[in-house]
Amino acid sequence: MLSKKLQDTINEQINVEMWSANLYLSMSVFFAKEGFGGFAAWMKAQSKEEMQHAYSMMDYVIKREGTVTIGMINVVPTGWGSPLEVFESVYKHEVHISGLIDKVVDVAASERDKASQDFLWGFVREQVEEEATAKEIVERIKIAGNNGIFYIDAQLGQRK
Ligand code: OFO
Repeated sequence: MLSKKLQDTINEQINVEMWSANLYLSMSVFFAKEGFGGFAAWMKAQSKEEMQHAYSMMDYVIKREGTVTIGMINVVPTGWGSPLEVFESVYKHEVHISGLIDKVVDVAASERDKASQDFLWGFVREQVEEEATAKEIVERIKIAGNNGIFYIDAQLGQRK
């Protein structure tokens, strides 16, 4: 069974994951309106992935006899500048999330909950991938410049 402290911490993280899903959805509609269909599709896929993280945490809390609380999701930004600025924001956001996940692991450790630490390490590893992916896209957009931006858009649109 989860401690109350860890349960509350995971619930906060569930809220953050849902906020992230909305952030990427907002970026997706922004790109769609700007004529970048590939970036829009990539962001929608990312949004779905964030919801999967939230679902996975919810399932875990329930499995450990805890209580899931679906709280209010704060409003997300709706406007950005260039594709480069958007993906720089994605990278920054993922670095921020990595820090938050680390703190959830710290709570699990302080509560001496081994199973939760094991569960949460999966998210720690995933953050490494998410940061690296965002960074790589930032670099590719920089290299592509204005002339190559639609090539990158088409490439990212292939994401399943
Ligand atoms: Fe949920 O992994 Fe990104 O934020």
